[in-house]
Order: sequence, then structure tokens, then C-alpha cells
Amino acid sequence: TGLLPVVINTWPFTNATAAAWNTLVNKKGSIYDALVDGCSVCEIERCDGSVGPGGSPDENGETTLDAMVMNGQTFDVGAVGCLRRIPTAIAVARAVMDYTEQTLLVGELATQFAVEMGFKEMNLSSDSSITMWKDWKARNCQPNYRTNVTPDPTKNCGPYKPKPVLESLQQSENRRNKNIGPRNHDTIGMIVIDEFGNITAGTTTNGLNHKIPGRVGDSPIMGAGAYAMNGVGGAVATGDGDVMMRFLPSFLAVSQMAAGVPPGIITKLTIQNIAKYYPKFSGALIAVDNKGTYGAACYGFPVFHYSVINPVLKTVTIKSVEC
Ligand code: SD4
Repeated sequence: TGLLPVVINTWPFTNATAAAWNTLVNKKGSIYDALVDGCSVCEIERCDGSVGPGGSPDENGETTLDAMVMNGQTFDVGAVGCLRRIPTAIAVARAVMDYTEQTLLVGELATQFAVEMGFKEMNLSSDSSITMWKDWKARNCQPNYRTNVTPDPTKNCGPYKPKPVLESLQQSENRRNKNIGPRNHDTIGMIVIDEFGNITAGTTTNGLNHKIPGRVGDSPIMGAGAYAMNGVGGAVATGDGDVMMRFLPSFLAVSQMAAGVPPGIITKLTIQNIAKYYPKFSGALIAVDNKGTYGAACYGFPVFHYSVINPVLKTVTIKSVEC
């Protein structure tokens, strides 16, 4: 079709897109290798503090990770939730998919699995995550559970809301190049489709600031954070995972593409439907069909940027959709 192969991912995390593309088109590995290579770049770069180690401290100050990989041919999924002390969550998710018959491992016991598989433990805190946590404590933020008290939004005590993407594309480019600036992006969710139409989708994230210890978001939940179905397409979501997972937006998008709804339309309908019930949520959804046609929709911030490359675009391109 000319639109395959394709790599597409949430946010202007272009180095991740480029790494996945490199693996894919230079035949350095499978679509899963491409997905893991791409998402791993974000874990290493700590894309905007929201992927990999060193971000989103929980109420105890600890960073934990969620990730998933899905095989659109077999429906195999490997996922980890609330993974502790292992920085390479997407690779651990891949190990769950490749080396077990099981789907989702969580918490300390997911860490134990990873160690048995040869992954190395490290402290996932960074200076910035410790500072964020101390600042949060200093503002006397209450734990966002155990009470029904509505947190004071002026104190940034939750509930969680991603910051709006206010800057222009150029500013965002500058900020990425300098690797500085405020956090305003989230989870990487990526879809990779090869020239034969084989599809994988996956995610990796450090989730939600000041989450309740033990909280798992939408990212490692199949159908919520990501979904892939050969012959149909793939979808990935980012945003307020506690709300979004209630709607399984990635599954919904793929199942509706199977019924013939175009990606641009189903992403919009899906996001609008969530907003009907949760008018304060923020989030975005990308879908791509098995021909490589893609679409995205968002809600709760002015604009959503995502990164894509295919043979027509030739270079990694940042696309934008207004919310
Ligand atoms: C989560 N969806 O854990 C992830 C994080 C994210 O915008 O994408 N936030 O809720």
C-alpha cells in the first residue's frame, strides 16, 4: 500500500520511533524487537520523566513501572504492573510473553521473575523523583486514598491530571533537544506493523505521580493501554489511566476498525465517549489499520503530538491533533 511498514507512537518521542524503525527496516530483528528497541530508548532517555526509572514517585517516594507487549497474530501478551527495582520494564514484559504461558505479573513477584530471567536490580529513584516526592510531602498532601476528602487542586495534590501541552512544536523540539523543561508528556505507547501486516503494540510508563503504592495503570492492561490484531490494526492509549482503563479504549478502537470504522473516526468516538462520563479526564488514543492508515484523538489538553514513520513520510514525523 505504500503505508507499510509503519511505526507510530504517542508523544513527540521521535528517538524511540527512529530506533524501532531502524530495527524494522534494516531487518535487525522482529517486530517485537523493533517495539522493544523503540520503547527501551524512552526508558533510557526517561522520556519527559514519565517513562522508565526516575519519575512519578508513589506516596512512599518509590518509582514503579508498568509495561506490555502484544502479539497481534497469536494474541499472546506479556505485561508487568508495579514492577519494582528493574528499569527495563518493556524487556521484562517481552520476557513474560516469550518465556511464559502467562500474561501479567505484578509487584515484588514480577521483580523476582525478572531477576530469575537475568535482569539486574537497581534503585529506580532519581534526584528529581525524590525532589518531587519531598515537595509533595512538604505541601502536606494527603494520601489520595483512605479518605473521601477532595484534594486541593491548587496544591497539585491530585487527583492526577497530565499537564497540558502548551508549547508549540518548535518549543517542544527545543526542549527535547536540551532535555530540560517541565514534564508534560506521558506514557509511550507504540504500534509496529511490518510490510506483511504483522502487528504488535506495547507500552511502557512509570505511571502516575504520587500514586497509591501498588497502583497499576492502564498501560499494562491489554485492550486498555494497547491492543493489536493482525488483519485489522492496532491501538495505544495515554492519559488518565484510572479512567481510561474502564473503557478499554484500545480494544474498542481495534474491534471497531474490524467492523470497518476508520481509525480517525473511531479514536474520536472512543475519546468522546469517555469524556461524556468523565469530563475532567485527559487522554489520547492512536489507532492504525492494517493498511497503515492512522488516526488519533485526544481530550483534556489543547493538542496532542505523536510520532510516525512509514515509507511515504520517509523520516520520523511529528503529527498533531487538536483536542
Ligand atoms: C497511567 N496512562 O499510568 C498511564 C500514564 C499516562 O498520561 O499515560 N499518563 O495512567
